[in-house]
Formats: sequence, structure tokens, C-alpha cells
Amino acid sequence: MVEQTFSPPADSVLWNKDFLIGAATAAYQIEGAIHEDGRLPSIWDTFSATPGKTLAGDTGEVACDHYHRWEQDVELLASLNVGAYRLSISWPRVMTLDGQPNQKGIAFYRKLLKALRAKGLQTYVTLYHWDLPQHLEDKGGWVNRDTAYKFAEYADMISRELKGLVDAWATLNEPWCSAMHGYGTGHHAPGKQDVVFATQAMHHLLLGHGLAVKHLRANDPSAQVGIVANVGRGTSTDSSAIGQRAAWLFELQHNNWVLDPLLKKSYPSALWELWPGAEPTILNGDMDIIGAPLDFLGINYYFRTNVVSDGKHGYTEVDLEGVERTQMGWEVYPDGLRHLLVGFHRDYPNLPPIYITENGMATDDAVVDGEVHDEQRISFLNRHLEAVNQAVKAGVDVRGYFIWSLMDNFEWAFGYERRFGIIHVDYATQKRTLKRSAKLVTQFLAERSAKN
Ligand code: IFM
Repeated sequence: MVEQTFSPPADSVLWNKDFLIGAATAAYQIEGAIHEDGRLPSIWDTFSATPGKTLAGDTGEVACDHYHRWEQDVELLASLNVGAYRLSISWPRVMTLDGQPNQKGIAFYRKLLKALRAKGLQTYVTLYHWDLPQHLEDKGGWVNRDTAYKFAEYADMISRELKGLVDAWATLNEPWCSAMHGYGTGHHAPGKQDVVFATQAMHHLLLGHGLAVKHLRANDPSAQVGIVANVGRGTSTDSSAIGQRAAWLFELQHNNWVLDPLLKKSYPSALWELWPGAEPTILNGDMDIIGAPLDFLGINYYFRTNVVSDGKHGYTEVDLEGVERTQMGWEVYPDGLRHLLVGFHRDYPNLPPIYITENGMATDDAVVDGEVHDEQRISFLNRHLEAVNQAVKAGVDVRGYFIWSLMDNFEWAFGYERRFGIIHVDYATQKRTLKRSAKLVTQFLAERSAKN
């Protein structure tokens, strides 16, 4: 095993102390305590308890037990010298069935945010990272327009409760995954499988986002307000026009489906050639609500996908041979991140400042003699941070980067097998062990603050 170093080039933007480096998690993936303090069932409780839906039948019932171990986790986080922590609030934990604040659940986030602030960490808080209250799914979930209004009520309530403790609010995490995997492919909760549901769910997610923005701004004017989108690089080894169109369609479907309504107030029309008959119902005024100005855009990037034409209107994914892959099977392709950032900067004149709100990889890590040698992750982080540096040098306004994830956690349908953390979690004992990646990032950030 070749030991990696973590040392950005001397002229890298990473050395600038104002370039924010943080770590990220999400409520359902780490908290556990799903029956405590009045938390209501969520769609992920239902889905993961359904046989066959997650690897080994894993659920988020205990996860990293962060709900009980949060103080220790805040200490660990602060020991990494990072400047910010990105977390999410569990909607079913903080709101009762009749839409009232659940003060016990809210108290958990209040004390967590205060502790983070006391350690000098900035707080990046996502309102919806996939854990819809089950009672709303029972009424149709995101396919039902009413869920957008319920989400806005939740945003209004929680931003009144937590105002002054949050540096940046993100309304949604990865609406593409909520819509497509939740209602299209069915790989995620609630497990519905119809593209017509997916496109309608997307519209209501984005509408909920736009409605929420208004409340967040009114209730917590000093905080930034944004949204987090996952984006993918699509390429084709087929250089013919039809091959290149397939790659273009891949990116249109993954990236522009979300970014165009937010930044251009319209859906790309080619989507309805890809999915004939799946155009959502859009009411007058919706697109103006969705396209409300943003203070920042969060970008989550993980991999590239190679595609070919399916011979009809769409594309098919074909794995490239001989490329480096992660434990998820995802190709390691740092230049995709640079390429996409530069493209968004070119294509969206009103692109707000960007934070890379997630980037990282799963490896099959184990603790050996007290150490975790996650050398592939160190190399991955080095290369993706350099891609960000190059994008900044090319003129893109990227202000920060969050490693996914602070600690190993519940990786949705893949359960606990896939380990994304820079901190290892032994799920039997809940022992946390800093991986070598965490140690090198810590060391780099100490060197950086010594220089500035
Ligand atoms: O774990 C997820 C996270 O919840 C959302 N973005 C992708 C990560 C890795 O799959």
C-alpha cells in the first residue's frame, strides 16, 4: 500500500483560509433514536423495514446513535479543524401530526447547533434530506401538491425556532434523488415506480423549495438560503452525433431537470421527448416561485456515467472497463467536477456562489491495529479538490467544500456495508476511529491556519 499525502499545490485556493472546508452528514443516516421524544415515522423507516429494500435488511433505527452521542461527535468534528458542519433536520422529529412544533425534537437541534457555534463551526443546515413524515406519504407524498405547502409550513416553523443559530439553510438535498429514486426507479423510499410520479414529485419538491425560501428569508434574515443538487457527468465513447446526444441527454436529465427551473424558471423541453406524456401539472406562478433568487447553490458530485443511445429517444448506461472505481462501483472521475462547474458558470448567467456540499467515496475500510489506511480516499480527495481549484482558477465562484461524510453511516439502500466516512464507526460498539484521511485533513487545516 502506497501511503498518500495531502498537500495541495502552493497556489491552490485551498490555502486561502476563507475557502470553507467542512464535513457533512444527514439526520436519518446517523441519528438513530427513531422512536424517541415524539419523533413520527418517516418514509425511510417504512421502506427500510420492508423486506428486500435494503442490503442485509439494514435500517436507520440505531445508525451511529448520534442522537445520544452528539456531544462526543461535536468534539471529534471540532478536533478536525474544519470550519463548518453540514447536517440535516429530521422533519418527523420536529413537527407533530397536526403541524405543531415538537419541542423535544427541536431541543436536540438547538443544543447541537449551539454546541457547534461554541466550537467556532459554521452551521449548514438542510431541511429535507429524504425523510418525509410517513403520514404525508400516506396522502400521496411529493406527488400530492399539498406536500409542497406542508414543507413550507415546516420551513416556516423551524426557521422561527432556530433563527440565529444557522449560517446557511438549504431547503432540499438532491431533489433529483427524491423524485427519481423515490418515485421513478423505486430504489429509495417510498419505492414508487412511475416516471409520471417522478416528474410531478420533482415539480412539487421544487415548488416546496421556492415557498420555503420566502419563510427562511423572512424569519432568519442573517442566514444564507440555498438548495443542494446532485449533478453527474455524462460522456459517451460513441463519438457519432447520436452518441453525443445520448451523453447530452444524460446530463439534461440529471442536471438541467433541476437547475433550469431554479435558474431559468423553466424545464428543458427535451425532457418530454425523453419521457413522452410525463410533463407535470404546473400552475400559473409556480415557475416564478421556484426561480426565487438563491444566495448559494450546493453541488454534490460523485462520478461519471458512460452512455450510448438506446436506439429510440433515450440512452443506456454502459460501464467502461479498466477505470478506477469506488466501493459503490462508481467511476472516480475528478475532471467531471471541473467540467460541470465550468459549464454551469457558462450556461447560467445568474449562477449564485457555489459550495461543493458533498464529495467523497465509499471504501471497504477496516481498523487494523487502531489505524484505518483509507489511501484511496485520500487520493480521491486530493484529486477532486484540485478539480475545484482549477474551476476557481477558470472563474467559477466556489466558496467551500464539504467532505461526504464526517463518519460512516446508513448508506440508504446499501445499508451499513458502504463506508463513506473519514471517521470509522464500529456499529457493534459505536466506537469512532479517525481514518488516515481525517488525520491528514486535520493536519493540512492546522498548517493552513498557521500560515494565514
Ligand atoms: O449518502 C448519500 C447522501 O445521503 C446523499 N448524497 C450521496 C451520498 C452517497 O451516496
